[in-house]
Amino acid sequence: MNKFGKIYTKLAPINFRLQKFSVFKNLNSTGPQTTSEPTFETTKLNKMNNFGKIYTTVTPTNFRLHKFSVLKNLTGVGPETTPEFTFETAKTPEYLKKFPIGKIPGFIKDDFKLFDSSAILLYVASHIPNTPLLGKNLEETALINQYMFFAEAEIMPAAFIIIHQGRGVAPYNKPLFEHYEGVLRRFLTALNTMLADKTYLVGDRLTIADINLVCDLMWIMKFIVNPTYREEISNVTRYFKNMIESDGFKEVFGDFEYCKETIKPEIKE
Ligand SMILES: N[C@@H](CCC(=O)N[C@@H](CS)C(=O)NCC(=O)O)C(=O)O
Repeated sequence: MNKFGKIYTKLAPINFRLQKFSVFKNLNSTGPQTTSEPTFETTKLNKMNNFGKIYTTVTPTNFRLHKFSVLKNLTGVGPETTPEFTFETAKTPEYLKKFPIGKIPGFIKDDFKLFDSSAILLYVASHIPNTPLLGKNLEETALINQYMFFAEAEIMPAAFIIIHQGRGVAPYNKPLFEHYEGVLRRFLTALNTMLADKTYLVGDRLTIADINLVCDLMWIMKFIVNPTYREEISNVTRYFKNMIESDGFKEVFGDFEYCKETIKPEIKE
């Protein structure tokens, strides 16, 4: 079904009628075959539609994979996925040989291997010609990195100590749990201040810092940030809501279920 019929028109980036079919194909993986000599940019982009391959589970809750689904929805460019991949696959000698850390996602393009979803996102986005997603000057790029590191090095570790203990994936330790609830609150409150008068993290348009952060916030908004907490960090709540309801994100986040009650570990006496 990948190619459905043939469409006769000029392959040009400004051919908005053809773009209807490109968008349709990006969303549904099916569309008509195109004709005539493509322009340079079009050839480059078409070739890049599948840029490398990302190894991870393909599930509606895999927020790290969502970073790439959003990127693909917005730009048409993204890695091929691995629907057959399971958590067990990540423990196989074949996977560990490629990625000794054994974490997912892993990414391969030709002989080049890369792990960590934010590093992969940066790398894939860097291959999109003239993309505004990487910022318009060195300062914007530096700010994008700042927000990506803030999310990965500060917010996510604190959030996942809470989520893992709350879901019974890690042993419950009350003082540690409460300590990291406080740490996360401090970071989300800071983020709330940073977002006070902003629609986007950097500049006046969407960048990969937003794609990265919004996807990272998914489990936090699902498991930790209850209705009162959402009011306390109302700028973060507004930002997250705006984003997940916008084009490119809404196809991935769907009808998002916000946290009703903060996750609590089941304590067995
Ligand atoms: N910072 C990494 C974190 C990756 C990560 O922790 N992935 C989880 C997926 S839920 C994993 O591999 N867990 C299995 C493990 O820790 O062994 C990224 O963004 O890619």
